[in-house]
Amino acid sequence: MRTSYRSLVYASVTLSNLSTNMTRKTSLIILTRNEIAGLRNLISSIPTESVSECFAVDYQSHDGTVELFRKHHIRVVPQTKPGRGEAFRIAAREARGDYLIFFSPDGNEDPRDIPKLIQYLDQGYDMAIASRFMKGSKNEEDDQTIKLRAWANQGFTLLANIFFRGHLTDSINGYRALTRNAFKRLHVNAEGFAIEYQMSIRALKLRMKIAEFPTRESPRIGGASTAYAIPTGLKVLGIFLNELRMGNNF
Ligand SMILES: Nc1nc2c(ncn2[C@@H]2O[C@H](COP(=O)(O)OP(=O)(O)OP(=O)(O)O)[C@@H](O)[C@H]2O)c(=O)[nH]1
Ligand SMILES: [Mg+2]
Repeated sequence: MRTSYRSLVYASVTLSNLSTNMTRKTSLIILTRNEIAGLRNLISSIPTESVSECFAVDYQSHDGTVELFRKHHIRVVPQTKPGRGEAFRIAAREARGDYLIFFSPDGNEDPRDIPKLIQYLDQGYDMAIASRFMKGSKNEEDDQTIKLRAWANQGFTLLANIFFRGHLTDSINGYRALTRNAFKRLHVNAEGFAIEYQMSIRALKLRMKIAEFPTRESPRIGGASTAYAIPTGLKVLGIFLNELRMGNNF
């Protein structure tokens, strides 16, 4: 009797998860700024058929990126002010889904991680991050002796964990997904490459449920990065100090 009651509860929990998952809508957002080489390589691996909608937010690409999206029937939302911060906010305004999944096709990110990001949100997490710095991960600098970018990233994550009580391994990676509701609650206003760090810190402040899983970062396929080390580092540091100062008033 007791066992069957338990299995009934289990069945109803499973069913309610299932019905939530079946009704939730997923928006896959591709972020680009002159990313033709990577995009050409990856476009057919992006699982557009397993999401509710897929669109690109593009900052003034002039290398054929936009034309390639159109050829593959992927809607392009043009961005007039530069920076990933701006791109994330445009994406959230445009998206119709309950989940926002951000993917950058420069070669660093493996499209096979997209279903994993969705899975964590299905399990009730507010945000899921593909981590380059946990057991089973690989980051671009793993084979180098001097790992300046990795150390800087890990240093900023350590600061976030100490000051905002977290257990994150990669607070900066842009390869992530979050619920639309979580995104709204974060009120992120950071510019450029500091946006992800601000999202992570604010999610910690609000005690959101954050999942991380190991990812394997590959080298950039072509083109050029616009994340220049020193200005990006300074911007991220500025965000840390600002978040420290403002507490939960955002
Ligand atoms: N929509 C949009 N996308 C951007 C913008 N700036 C960069 N991106 C895209 O964001 C992704 C990451 O940019 P990168 O310059 O490679 O930055 P990163 O991956 O942090 O830096 P690396 O480690 O050097 O590769 C790429 O897909 C870019 O095309 C922007 O202003 N708007
Ligand atoms: Mg990159």
